[in-house]
Parts: sequence; C-alpha cells; structure tokens
Amino acid sequence: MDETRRTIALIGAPTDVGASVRGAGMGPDALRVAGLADALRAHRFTVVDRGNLAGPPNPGLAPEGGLRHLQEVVTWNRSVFDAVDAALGQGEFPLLMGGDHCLAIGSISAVAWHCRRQGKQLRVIWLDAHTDVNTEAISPSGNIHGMPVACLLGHGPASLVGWSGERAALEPQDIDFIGIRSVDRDEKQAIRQLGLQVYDMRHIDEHGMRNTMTEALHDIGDNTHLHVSFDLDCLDPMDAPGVGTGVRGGPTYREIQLCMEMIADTGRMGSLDVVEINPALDVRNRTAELAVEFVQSLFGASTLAR
Ligand code: EXY
Ligand code: MN
Ligand code: MN
Ligand code: MN
Repeated sequence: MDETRRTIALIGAPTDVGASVRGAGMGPDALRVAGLADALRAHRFTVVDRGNLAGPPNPGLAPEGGLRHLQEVVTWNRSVFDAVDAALGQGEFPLLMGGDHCLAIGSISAVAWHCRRQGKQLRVIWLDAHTDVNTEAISPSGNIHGMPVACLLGHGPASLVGWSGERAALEPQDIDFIGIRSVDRDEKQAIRQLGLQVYDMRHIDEHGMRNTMTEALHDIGDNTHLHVSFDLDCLDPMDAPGVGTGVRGGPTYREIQLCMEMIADTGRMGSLDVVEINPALDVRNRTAELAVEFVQSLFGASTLAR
C-alpha cells in the first residue's frame, strides 16, 4: 500500500519552548491560514485536523545545567508522543505541525515505537540547515531544538530518551541529513564519532540534489516506514525568512522540489514533521505558504506519474 494514501491527521503543537527566539508557537495556525488541509484535500487526500495540543507556556528562562526549559520540553513532547501514537494506532498518517524542532523527540519516538511493534524498518530524512545533535554538555545555547537527534540516538538527558521502548529510538544508520550548513564545533566531532550520514550543502553543490537523494533513499524498501522531519530553516532564508535560526546558502526552490518529489516517488513516507515556522519573523505568511507547496510535493501532487 502507498503509505501516503492514509487519512492525514494534522496535529498542532503550538510551542517554542525548545528555542530562544519566540514565535514558532504560532506555526500551526500559520500553516492552517496557508491552507494546508484544503491543499491536500484538493489532491484527493482525506485530512482530519486534530486541533492544537495543550502544554505549558514558554517561561522565557535561562538554561539550567545546559538545558533551557527541560520540564516544559518533556511535557510538550509527551503530548506529541501520545497524539502521534494515537494517529498511527488508528492507521492514520500523523502530520505534526510545529512548533520548534524539539518536538521531533516525541514524534519520532512514537513512530519508532510503532515501527518496532509492526516489524518495520524506520528511516528518517532530516531536512535542516542544522544537524540538531547537540547535548547539554556541548550545546552553545542550551536550546533543546538543537538536540533532538542526540536524544533520539539515546544521548540526551534521561527524561528525553528511551521513549520508543529502547534507549535509542534511532541508530545512526537510520537517519540521513539533507541541506546541512551550520554545524557547531563539538557537533562535528559527534557526527564523526557516530558515523552520521550528512549530505551537507557542499555535497549537494558537488553532486547535485538528484544524486544526493538517490544515495539517501538507496535502502528504502517495501518494509520501510519513512519519516520526514522538515525544518523550514533547511530552505534559503531568501525564500523562507520566517524561521528563527535561518542560515544563508540553502538549496534552491527547484532542488527542494526535486528532493520532495523523489521522497514521494518511494511511496514509503508514513509520517511527517513540519517545524520551525516563525510567523513573527516572516514576510506576510510566505514561509508557511512555501511549506504547504513542498508538503503537497511530498505527497506527490507535483509528480505527473502520481
Ligand atoms: N546548533 C545551534 C544550537 O544548538 O543552539 C543552533 C540550533 C538550531 C536548531 C534549529 C532547529 O534547527
Ligand atoms: Mn532543526
Ligand atoms: Mn534548523
Ligand atoms: Mn543512508
């Protein structure tokens, strides 16, 4: 079965507790205003909007022990875990609308828990300018949206690891990074030690997006559940200014379209995060509107053969 033909459950997580810049908490409604549900329905998908999850407000505190807002991040991710688990349990396609990228801890942990029970191979495509593999020991900011990958690999604070039933929700070979161009000094050492597969912008410059995605998707098979974690700061800030940690030199519009279409071609995408849209920093609602365009491509809308 084409994994993407399931009922799509929109799950809003209106929080920016993982970041130091406020505003990503307005991301879910920016996506709704940009017409995400109707855009997918226009391509014959069944879409149910589950509304916004509830959680603690952003207390605006400084980091403690190298972690900012740990308890609030745990609480929000618990809600995300439960909502994504419930959607998967009902055979739906969970589409998490963030909110900052710390929320991937809850969403991907729930997907990993589901894949383990179903005997499926989980693969993650991480679209981002950042590798998000910091820990409290090496993070320059203490912001947990820079740490979800470390937590999912079992290297975060105890309260943020082990949610998938195993200490690590992911093994290093399960995740491929696309669009990376901002890596902290100590993150580079972690990437080497973990053997993470990072297709950074230098790789894309030299090999092109087609070859890059061919490599990244090479081991996707019929038993694969492909999860896409789409951080809007993967895009160039000239195209997507509404993000809190934008980095110049991102992929072109066509490179991202090709990336999305090649993922769609696999027919194996079973869950998706769309995170880090910050309407407070946007030009009109351009970034959310661009996200809607690319999400449609992820579901095959721009592919003639689908
Ligand atoms: N690497 C920097 C940090 O850890 O503070 C910036 C992280 C930005 C994280 C955004 C979600 O991708
Ligand atoms: Mn990120
Ligand atoms: Mn990022
Ligand atoms: Mn790989």
